[in-house]
Amino acid sequence: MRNQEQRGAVLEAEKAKLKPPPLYKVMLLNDDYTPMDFVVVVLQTVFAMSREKATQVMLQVHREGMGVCGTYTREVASTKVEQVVAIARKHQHPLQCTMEET
Ligand code: TYC
Repeated sequence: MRNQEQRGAVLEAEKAKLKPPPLYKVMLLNDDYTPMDFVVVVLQTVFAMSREKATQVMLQVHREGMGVCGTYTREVASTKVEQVVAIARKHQHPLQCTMEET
């Protein structure tokens, strides 16, 4: 038989298990140098967007300064930010990508 303390611990563990994880928006920032075609390919590759969707998001970033590429759990969001920055630096483009809790 469980005592009061044990029941409390079980309830707490169950509550922790049921709580959805925090989500993070991954955002792309505009700059004056990264080619538009390159940004479209990055969005298709890292965020699995169609060419049409990637073009829409790229143009939104270009016109408004920033755009959301997707919303993910922390580890997935952070991996995507790293992938974008790595591919951009490899091609010597200043493209910036960040994440923010929703
Ligand atoms: N502004 C860039 C250009 O005119 C294109 C661009 C779009 C750059 C989106 C970055 O996240 C970006 N070549």
